[in-house]
Amino acid sequence: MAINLTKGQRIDLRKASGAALSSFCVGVNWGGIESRVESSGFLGFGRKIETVVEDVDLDLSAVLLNQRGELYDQIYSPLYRAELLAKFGLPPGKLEAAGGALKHSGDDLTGDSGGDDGLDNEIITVNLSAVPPDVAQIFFFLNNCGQQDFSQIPYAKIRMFEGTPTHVKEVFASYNVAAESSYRNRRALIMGRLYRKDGEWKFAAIGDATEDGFVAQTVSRIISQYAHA
Ligand SMILES: [Ca+2]
Ligand SMILES: [Ca+2]
Repeated sequence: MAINLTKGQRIDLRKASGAALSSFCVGVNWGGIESRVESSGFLGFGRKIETVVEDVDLDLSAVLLNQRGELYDQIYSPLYRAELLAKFGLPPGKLEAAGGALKHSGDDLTGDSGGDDGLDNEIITVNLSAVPPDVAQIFFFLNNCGQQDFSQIPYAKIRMFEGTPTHVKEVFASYNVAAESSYRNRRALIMGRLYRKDGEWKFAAIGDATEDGFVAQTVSRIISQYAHA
C-alpha cells in the first residue's frame, strides 16, 4: 500500500513485520520544455512544423548533518564550479557520501526529450544500515540550474520510496513540482528528511519551495532553518 505523505507528516521506516527498512531512494523524473515551431520555406513551400526541446537541468542533492546540526557530508553535482562553492564554505561536488552509504546516479543536464519515459532522471539511493552513527539527519532537496521556474517545466515528479531504482516497493511521498501552482516562481524544493529517533530511522515530508538559485543557498538554508526544527 502506498502512503502519500503531505507536508509535515512523519512515518516510521518499518515493514509490517517490524523489521527496519534498509533501502531508501529519492528519484526525480522530469522533461525538457517542448514547443512547436513553424518554419516557412520560400514562397510558402516547404513549410513545416518542428518540435524544439529546451533542456531543463534539475539537480537532486542531499546533505548529511551530525547531532549538532553541522554538515557531516554531502552529495551534489561535481559539475558545480568549485570556486563558487568555496565562497560559501562548501567542498566540491561528488556523487557518493558517508563511505558509499549514499550514491547519486549522476547529473542529468537535459531532462527527457520526446515525452515522459516514466524513468527517474536522477536518483539518490541510501543504504540506511550503512549510514555512520554520527549522521543524525539527511535532507533531500532539488535545485533548478536553468532559468526556468518549476511551473514552466512540463513535468517534474519526485518520489521518495523504499526499494531500488529498478524495483519501487513503497512510495512514501511524491510531489509534482511542475503541476502545482504554489511552486510558480520557485526554483528549489526542500523535499524531506530522514532522521534518527531512539536508534531508528524515520522520515518526514517537507515539501517547501524556495527561490534559491544556487545549491549553496539551499544548503545554508537547511542548516540555519531546518536542522534544529
Ligand atoms: Ca541535473
Ligand atoms: Ca525521465
